[in-house]
This record gives sequence, structure tokens and C-alpha cells, in this order.
Amino acid sequence: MRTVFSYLLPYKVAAGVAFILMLLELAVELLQPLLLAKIIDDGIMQEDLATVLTWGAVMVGLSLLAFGAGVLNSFYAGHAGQSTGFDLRNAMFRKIQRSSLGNLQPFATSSLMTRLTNDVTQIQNTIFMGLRIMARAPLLVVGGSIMALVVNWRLALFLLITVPLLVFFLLWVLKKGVHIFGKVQQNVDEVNHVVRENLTGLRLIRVFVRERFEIGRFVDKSGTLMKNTRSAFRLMELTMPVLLFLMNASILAVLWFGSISVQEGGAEIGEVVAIVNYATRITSALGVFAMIIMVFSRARASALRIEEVLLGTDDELVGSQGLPAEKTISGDLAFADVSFSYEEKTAPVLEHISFQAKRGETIAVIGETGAGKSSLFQLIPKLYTPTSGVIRMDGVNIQDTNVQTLRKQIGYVPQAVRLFSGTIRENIAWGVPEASDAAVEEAARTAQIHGMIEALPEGYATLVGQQGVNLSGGQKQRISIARALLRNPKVLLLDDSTSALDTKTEGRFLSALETYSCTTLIVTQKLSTALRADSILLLEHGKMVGMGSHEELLATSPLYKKLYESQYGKEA
Ligand code: DGT
Ligand code: MG
Repeated sequence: MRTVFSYLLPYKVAAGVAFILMLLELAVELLQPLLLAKIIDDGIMQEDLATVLTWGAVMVGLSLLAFGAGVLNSFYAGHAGQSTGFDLRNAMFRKIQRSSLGNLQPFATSSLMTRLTNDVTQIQNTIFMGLRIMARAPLLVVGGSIMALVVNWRLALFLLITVPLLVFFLLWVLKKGVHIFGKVQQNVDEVNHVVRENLTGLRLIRVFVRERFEIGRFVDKSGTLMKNTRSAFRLMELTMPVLLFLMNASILAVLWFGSISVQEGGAEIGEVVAIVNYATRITSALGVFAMIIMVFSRARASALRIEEVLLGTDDELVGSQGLPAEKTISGDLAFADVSFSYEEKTAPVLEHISFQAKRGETIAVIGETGAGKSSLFQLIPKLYTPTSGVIRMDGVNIQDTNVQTLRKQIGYVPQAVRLFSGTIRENIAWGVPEASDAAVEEAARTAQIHGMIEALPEGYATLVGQQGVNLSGGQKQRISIARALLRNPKVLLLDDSTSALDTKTEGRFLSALETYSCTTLIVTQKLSTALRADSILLLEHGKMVGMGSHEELLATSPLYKKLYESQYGKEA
């Protein structure tokens, strides 16, 4: 809560003004019954029309003043709430951008989306309501009770017994409400998660005829959300009858003993009316409590979730200032006894990996599926941190280097290709927006995609993604390669990036790549590709089981021999 509400501090002036305006409204509201008593006792009872008119005019004037204050209060409260929400959203988004992936691992994508939108909205509403009405309700309860005491303390005693009882009751409801609304927010998360997974997998769902299952899954989650929301509202509804019963009982008591006191001369009629008036105002203020509880419970749950993101993530740019931002690397890469697991206390996916790739060398990484090839690649641009061991670039531990300097010089083509909405040119120049057309074309030529792009009616200006052309897997793969090459990387990581290319195109690409003087690591399933590399690294179950030239591996590694025979036949 603290951290989230500290984001309100920059808007403390607006919040303060809104609060003062709210106090003005409150003062008017507390004065009204007093004025009413005066009009009755000094005006109506004495049959003095002038007094009635004078105090009546004062009441109208004060009401107008309160109305104006209310309008201005809305304005300032809205400003404070919206601005705080804006800042919170941005802060969270920035955190997510800068946090290391390891730290984001516990958050589901859908949950982060709910936190960025729904949870922030809750906070915004709470600040607005807080400054508009929420703070007024408790003040009105306290102020109303005090004023009633001032008017006639004997009659006001009935209120003094009931009001604290009700406050305790409402606090109890509040505690329960926080718990239930926490669950509701979590249910919203789950619904979002199902929707997200469904929408991104529509094609697969159709092909596997899983629509019914998906609908069932959605209805299930959506039903839980409804059930929990309903019980939250039931709890809120429970408060009203209890509240009305106790308050009306005390109003009856005030009227009963009030009429006796008036007859005995211990109280004036106007006083009785004023106290009843205070009691009704206190009742409606306590009624607002039910809403306060709801808003506050939701806000608390949301604030905790926002804080998890704000405080639970790290900033990978901090503490890694080793290399200055503009330093170029030459591409000498070395792994020294590197082990890695994605989460603490889970089995390592890489164990004791040691190898060297000198600048300009090409190393083929082979191994069966799940061997840890992609994981190995992700360690190099520091997407994850090794659990033990050291990765060196130009002899410097990459943990001590500036992460952005490092990444700017790495060309990474991930296994799962990802294009962004925009033109083909924008997609290729995604890492270097200022690149010249000639450079973009050159990269596309090397990636063996230039001809295909030229053949499109709009060439490089063709839109891709949902509104544009649909590209084949191999075409996307090559655009993704061109994107990595355009950066002129010192280290190029190709994660199974030629899997969708036919042998001839792949051969042309690998030959064209030789003009680039970068250290290249290439994951491949095809030995024909691996054979073109300077050396081959063989992974099995996260362990390095061999490294060397084709001949060396053939002589030393039974696994490699088996692989070779399976692809080239025994006679080879
Ligand atoms: P591939 O692409 O099918 O040929 O397989 P590799 O060799 O690229 O395998 P890799 O590195 O993706 O996965 C190695 C192990 O790590 C495997 O047991 C799955 C696990 N793993 C991969 N990515 C993640 C991740 O993001 N989180 C967790 N917890 N485990 C992961
Ligand atoms: Mg992989």
C-alpha cells in the first residue's frame, strides 16, 4: 500500500485542495441541522417570519457554496487519481521492460496485463472516491456525533452508544471484504489467462476440435469470478439491514425521550429535529461505508499486486556498468564451467559447459530436442544468468559488462520467429531504425529473402501481421535473420534458424554469411550444416558430450557417430 500511494505524492497539492474543498462541503453539511433548529425554535415557534427568512437565506447560500466546492473537488480529485494511475502504469511498464527475465518468470503474461490495466484502475478510482466522498463519511460520523452532543448531550447519548457499535461491525466486514476481493482480482487474472491462451491458439483449437473444451474452461473460470464477486456483494448487502435497524432504533429512542423532555422543558423541539437530522446524516454516511469497504478492499488487493511488480522485479541495467556503453567487442566468447537452471531448486538444464569460440569462428551446436541448445543461447545476451560458472566476452565476465553494450553487438535469431506489425522494411530495420535502404537490402540479400520481397507488389513497404500479407514460416525466418544481420553483430546466434530453408537456399545463405566477420553459433539438426562450421559442439541432456571437428567427433563420440550414420547412412 505504502509504495503505491507514494505515487500520489507529486499530486499532493491537487489532493490537498480537493481535501479542503471536501472539508468545506462537510462543514456546510454539519451546520445545516443547527440552522434548521434555529429556524424552528427562534422563527417558527416564535412566529417571527424575518428570522425564518434570514436563516433560510443563509442556508440556501451555504448550500450553493457547498455545491461549488463539490464541483471543484471533483475536478481536483479526478486530476490526482488519473495522474497517479498514469504514473503507476508507466512505472510498472518500465519495470517490466528493464527486469531480467528470471525475475519475471513467476508472473504470467495475463497477470501482468491485468495488473497494468484493471489493478491500476482500482487505485485511480480509490483515490478519486477517497478525496470525493470516502474521507467525508468518517468525518461526518464523528463530526455529526459531536454536533449532536453540542445541541443536546442527553438526547445525543443514544447515538453515542449505537455509532461505535456500528463502526466495529463495519470494520469486521472490511477485514472479510479485503480477503474476498483479493480472490476476485485473482479470478479476473485467471479469466484473462484463458482468454489470452485461447485467442493466441485459435487455429490449433479449430484443428484439434477443442472448442467445447475451451468454452467449458472459460465458463468455469468466469463462473468462479461471478461466484466470488457475488459473495463479496452479499457481504456488502448484509451491512445495510444491520445498519438501518440499529440507527432507526436509536432515532426512535431520540424521538421518544425527546418528546418527554420537550414536555418537561428539558429540550426544545428544534433540538430534537436537529438531532434526528444528524442521526439520518450519520446513517447515510455509515451507508457509504459499505461502498468504501468495497472500493478499499479492491484497492488493497490491487495495490499489493502492483507492488509485487514494482518491488519484486530487479533492474538488470543497474550494477553492470563494466564496459562503457560505446565500447565495441571483438567477439571472443568463452564458457567456463557454466551450469544453469531456470528456477531455483529445479534440475539444471545445462551442466558444466566449457568451450571457446574465437572471433570470426563458426560453431555448430547440435543435440536432440530438449538438450539445452536454446537455453545455452539465451545465456549469451544475458537473458538469464548462469547458476554457476562464468561466460566471458573478450576475456571479461559478461555479468560485469553493460548489458546494453553487449546486446547491441549480438545478432540473435530466436527459434520461435516473431514479426511485429508494420512493413517488411520496418521489421528488418527493427533493431536499427536509422539504417539505409542499401543496408536493409544487403542484409535481406544475405538472408536470401531479397528476391522474394522484390516480387511483392509493394516490395519492402508490404505490411506484415494481421492487416498485411501472410508470410510462410521460412520467409519469416529469413526476415528474422536479416533483422539480426543488419546490426552488423560481432556475435551471431542462429537458433535453428535455417530449419525451414531448403538445402540449396541454406547453402547460399551460409556462403553469403562468410563475408560477415562475426563469431557465429548455429543450432542445427542438419549435419550438412554442421559440417560447414569450424567445430561442432554436441549437447546431450544439458551436458557437453563432445566438441571438435567432424573427424575428431567421429573418432571419439559414439553419439555423434550414431547421428552421422542416421543422417548419411551406414555406408558413409
Ligand atoms: P529444441 O529446441 O527442441 O531442439 O530443444 P533445446 O535443445 O533448444 O532445449 P531448450 O534449451 O529449449 O530446453 C532445455 C530444457 O529447459 C527443457 O527441459 C525445457 C526447459 N526449458 C526451456 N525453456 C524454459 C523456460 O522458459 N522455463 C523453464 N522453467 N524451463 C524451460
Ligand atoms: Mg531450442
